[in-house]
Amino acid sequence: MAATTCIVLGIPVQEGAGRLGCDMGPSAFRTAGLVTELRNLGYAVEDRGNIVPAPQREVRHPNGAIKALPETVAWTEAITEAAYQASGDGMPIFIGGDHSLSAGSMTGLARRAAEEGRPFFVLWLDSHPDFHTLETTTSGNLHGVPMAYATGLKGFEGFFPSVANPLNPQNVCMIGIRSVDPAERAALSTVGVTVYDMRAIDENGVAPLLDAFLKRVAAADGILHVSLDVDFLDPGIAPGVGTTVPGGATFREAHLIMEMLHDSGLVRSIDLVELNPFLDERGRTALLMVDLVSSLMGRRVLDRPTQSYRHTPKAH
Ligand code: 4U7
Ligand code: MN
Ligand code: MN
Ligand code: MN
Repeated sequence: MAATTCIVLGIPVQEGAGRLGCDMGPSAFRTAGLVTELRNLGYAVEDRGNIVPAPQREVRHPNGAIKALPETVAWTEAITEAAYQASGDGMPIFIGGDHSLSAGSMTGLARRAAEEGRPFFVLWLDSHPDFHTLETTTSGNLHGVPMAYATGLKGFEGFFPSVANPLNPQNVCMIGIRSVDPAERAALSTVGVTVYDMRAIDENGVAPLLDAFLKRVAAADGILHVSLDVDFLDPGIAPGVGTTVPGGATFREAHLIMEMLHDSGLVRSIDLVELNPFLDERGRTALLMVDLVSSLMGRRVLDRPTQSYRHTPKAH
């Protein structure tokens, strides 16, 4: 099958989350058989092990609520560089680690897309938009800021590394949203992010929502990154996460999204974030996440005709 090489990057960052334990995430993904599963699907897999943060420097912000700013900045620097490198070698799969890691993965991948002259798109599967700036966060947990940072919202300059290739908010589609803080709601509505909350899923089903977005990505000849936060899933099937929110995606909704993503042929990289093995029950959340990755990477129950999103690029 595929000539694609999957590049697994362990990112044991936990300082961005409100509780400890995400540092064990990369081990749990490996124990749950991520690499074997990918090889069984026919991929070459290069596990680059766990990356380490850049050296820390002193950095302070007037918002006294913020926690672990120097640590998160140091992680972001290292992750950005690793993401940029890996995306030149294959399909990066970032195994976290809390969601602050996406500040680095998205900016590194956006740089790669810009060099290829193609627009960068992100599918954000999460119960939260993670759209706080350093000024607006009240919890101070920096896993709540990566999307605001990557889209170039104001207020990160001088603290975080500057964002050379900001992600266009109109190229972001969020699905599964059900916990939004007031400052996030205000920011989201001004910048044009596509946000599908649980009500949109209930009223339409996931398929037409995702289908519309995939068609946009294909029409633009875009590069698609998928960021999957464990708390996108309903806590009843995915208890191994620090920030559970009731009323999440079901097993079938999540698998359907993964299957459609595979059919699209558009996905170039994946974040698997917020798994907290300390809160898991006998590895079931880790196993479910690996199961979802299998669907995203092409496991199928039956052969069936699939919707083709592949785009024949216009002659430039
Ligand atoms: B996650 C929160 F207040 N918005 O800022 C905050 F609800 O990566 C949650 O999506 C952030 O899990 C959740 O702390 C970050 C809270
Ligand atoms: Mn998140
Ligand atoms: Mn979340
Ligand atoms: Mn979380």
